[in-house]
Amino acid sequence: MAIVIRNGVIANAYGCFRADILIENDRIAQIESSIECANAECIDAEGCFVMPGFIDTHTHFDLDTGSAVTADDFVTGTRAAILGGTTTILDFATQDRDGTLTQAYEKWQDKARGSSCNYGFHMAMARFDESVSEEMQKMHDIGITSYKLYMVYDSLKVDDGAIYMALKRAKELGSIIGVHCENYDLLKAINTELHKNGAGVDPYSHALSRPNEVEAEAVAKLIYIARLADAPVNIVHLSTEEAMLEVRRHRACFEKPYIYVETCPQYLLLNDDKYHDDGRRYIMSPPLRKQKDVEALWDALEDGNVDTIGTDHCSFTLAQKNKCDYSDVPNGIPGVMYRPSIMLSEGLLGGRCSIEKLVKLMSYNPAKLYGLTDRGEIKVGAFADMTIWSKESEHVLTDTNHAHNCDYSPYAGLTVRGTIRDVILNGRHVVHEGELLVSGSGHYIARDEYTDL
Ligand code: DUC
Ligand code: ZN
Ligand code: ZN
Repeated sequence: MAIVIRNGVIANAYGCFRADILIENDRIAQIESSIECANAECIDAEGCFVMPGFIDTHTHFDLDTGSAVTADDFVTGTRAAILGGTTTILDFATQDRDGTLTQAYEKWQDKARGSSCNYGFHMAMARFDESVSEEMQKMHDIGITSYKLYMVYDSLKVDDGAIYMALKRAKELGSIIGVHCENYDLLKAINTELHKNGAGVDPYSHALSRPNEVEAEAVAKLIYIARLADAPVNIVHLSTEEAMLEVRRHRACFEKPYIYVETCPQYLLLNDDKYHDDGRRYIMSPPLRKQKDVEALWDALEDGNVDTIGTDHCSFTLAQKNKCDYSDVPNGIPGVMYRPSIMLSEGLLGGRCSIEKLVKLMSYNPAKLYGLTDRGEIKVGAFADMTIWSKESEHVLTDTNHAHNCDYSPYAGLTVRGTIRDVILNGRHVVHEGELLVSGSGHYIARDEYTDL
């Protein structure tokens, strides 16, 4: 059945206007000042913003870190995502060091069956050699046009030469690489120091073990590697003022290669004071930072130096996190359900940024950067993935009022103004007032090549 969304304000990355929307099959068929509802389901969006479905380009569902398996798999993770207004997630299919990219792809396709929002995969590569280079062509052909490389974690870390070679190869294929930037040797040395001192096992020591310099040095190095390779690169989950300064320095002198920046809601809303109060809940990498870093990220967001906001959703239960030594606590926090509502509440209603900017960072830019053609904007012919948000109500987040498969919330106590009221996915009305009307209707999206922003 066709759907008509009436009386709402359409918010795209490039402007807002009041109009009705006709959806037929899985596409937007018409946008006009007034559309009749005859023979169609009518959704009244009076007083609401109608936005392109949000795209979370950074999730880890059903990930086995070697010592723990994430609490959310694709069934629970995508359910939380769609209830929170995210219509597409890009998860990290992760290659085993001695495995192939194809094996990782097949494994992730299996995991993702039954998803309630659309999904695609970045390929996280644990090595780069001739065979991997060849397989990247195959990845391109099956719709994987983005990769992640890690500078940390024993089972994933690659060296600078591999990053350089992989960046060049990705560029040849119209693909883009995101890099987890931290200097592993430094953080290991500091970790050893902290443990020698005996006192250094509390959660706050997690932040001490990964100081700002550990990220900033790695970001500076990555920028030089990208320049040598003459290839664009994405710095994922950037968290510090110092790393942002490195990006600003590059951007002030060079147009290309493009150095893109992703940050996450946790680095915009929380600071390292959290490590003093049941701090294991907040153990993630990079760690939470000082308030001055939080402010620097908001400034960067305002002046156009942040390109996307992803969650780095990687959830563990309190039992999994319950370790005496910070270095044994699995890294990551839940967040996929919260991102749209908390960014709209804190960013738009908090007076820190416009609705257009939020749509740009959470939908339009992710769609462009990651080859999600005909998504990320509301226009005739685009896929009908849409999120309707009302600013009328407010609620306080608790450890339990969410759909993550996880027994706590890193944002417990936060008042969220506004609510995700309805979600349209592939032309179907799948969420209404917190209720999932249709589950399991997400599908795999084979992506096109990367496009510059
Ligand atoms: N850090 C990562 O690099 N990955 C998942 C979770 C985290 O905190
Ligand atoms: Zn990472
Ligand atoms: Zn991550």
